[in-house]
Amino acid sequence: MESIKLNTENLGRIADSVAIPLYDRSKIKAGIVHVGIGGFHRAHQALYTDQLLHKKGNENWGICGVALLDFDRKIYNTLKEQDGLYTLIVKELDGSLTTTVIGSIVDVLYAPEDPKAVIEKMASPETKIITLTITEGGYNYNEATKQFDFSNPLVQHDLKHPSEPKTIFGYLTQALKLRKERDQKGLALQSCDNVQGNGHILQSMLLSFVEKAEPGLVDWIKKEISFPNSMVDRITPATSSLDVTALKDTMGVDDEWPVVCEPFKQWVIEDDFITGRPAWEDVGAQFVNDVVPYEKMKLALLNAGHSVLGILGALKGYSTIDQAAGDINIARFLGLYMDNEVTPTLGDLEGVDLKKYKHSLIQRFGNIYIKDQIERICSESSAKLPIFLLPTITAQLKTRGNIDFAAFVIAAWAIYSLGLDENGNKIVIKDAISEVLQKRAIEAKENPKTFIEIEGVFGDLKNEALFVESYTTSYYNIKNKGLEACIVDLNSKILNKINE
Ligand code: CS2
Repeated sequence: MESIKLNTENLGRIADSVAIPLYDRSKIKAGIVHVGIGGFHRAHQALYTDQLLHKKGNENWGICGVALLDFDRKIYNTLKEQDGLYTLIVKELDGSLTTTVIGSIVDVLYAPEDPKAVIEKMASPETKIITLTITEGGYNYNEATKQFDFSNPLVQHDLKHPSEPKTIFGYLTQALKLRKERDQKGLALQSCDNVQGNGHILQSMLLSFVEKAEPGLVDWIKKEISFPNSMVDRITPATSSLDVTALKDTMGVDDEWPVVCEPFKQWVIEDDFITGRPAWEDVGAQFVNDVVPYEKMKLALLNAGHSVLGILGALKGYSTIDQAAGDINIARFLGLYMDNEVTPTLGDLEGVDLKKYKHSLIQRFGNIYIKDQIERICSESSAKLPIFLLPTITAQLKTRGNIDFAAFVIAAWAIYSLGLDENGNKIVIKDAISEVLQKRAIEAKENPKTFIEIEGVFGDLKNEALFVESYTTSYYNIKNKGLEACIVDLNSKILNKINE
């Protein structure tokens, strides 16, 4: 099949095979600046916004996408060349595909090339909301000190060279400073990352930075900027070259970087937008007064569930999440972990049917068409586990609840960090602190405790005797008996305990 390059000019010709934006994109103004235009943003917020732009009266709520890091050059170039357009391919549960060209990103900027343009855009009166997907690690929070990490060289750079920042904190500070100097209104800064209390964390990390960088701005920020918390959800694996080729061959659309995702999506947002917001509720988002319980549930069940499947699956030699979810012993392990270790920590979630939620997760993880990469899930575990899994351990320790499953996953992670699966095949570890992880993993062979002494990840968990004991026992068990036998043992141990 002959394929057509995706861009504004060719949209009409593509419309025969895929759905295209039916609104006049040239009339859309970017009231939202979004930082981090990766797959997740494009499968989630940009889609909700695209659907909203199809409804009258929303012309001021387009998105200007910002690529912040050097590493983001490819997505910037792609979107620039395609006039911000990209294809979203939803892989339905029955294997069929729903393919849509999304038009809500009406402008893109590449920060490393033109920092001033990004600062001006964020400061522009047209901008009412800045949204972020900068990953868990992007908030620069140190688990050991429970504070903003000023030792980060990029942060140091931003303090020394304020007009050419490299971190989100440097950019926001400069933009907000301009807004204040120009006597403009504030705006909402909305985190869309998997971080508990993501709005609160963004607020406290930003204020820590501003106190050092621009102390005169602190009070203005406190008055003029709102930080709505939000829970975001949609499983979005990395796009593979097969996805790109299939789109070309079957639909005739030549898109350098389409996005693939699952059918499920959820967005729960605190209604706290100081200078107005789009009516995202008209396209399925939920606005609530308190998003904390939803976040807790999602991070501790879905995201931690992913990490459990990812780490155990990787050690076992699987490469996709559905393979791990399809392994009967691992699946049982995950179910028992959710029921016995996570659920008791969640308290009463008003209006949420937890049983149903957990059941739907098992289905979503098992979707064989998504082929979510275990490598993606395990990447940056050092930033993810302190958010997804460790709070469950801390909460369970307080009530002397069971922690053996969570501790087992940490032991498996220590062994995983040696970089080999149980069949002796290499595991590629993608993590900002991969060298530290590997060094500690080697030391852990002699003394398992050294791994959980990485304070930036585990904080003071190393002082919790029950955790240390459970982790150490699991570490030696996995080494001696292999993963599968240990999983089977642990599963039956807890089942016996429940049946006692
Ligand atoms: C995943 C998330 O990165 C991860 O470890 O758990 O990306 C997950 O797929 C999304 O949060 C789903 O909403």
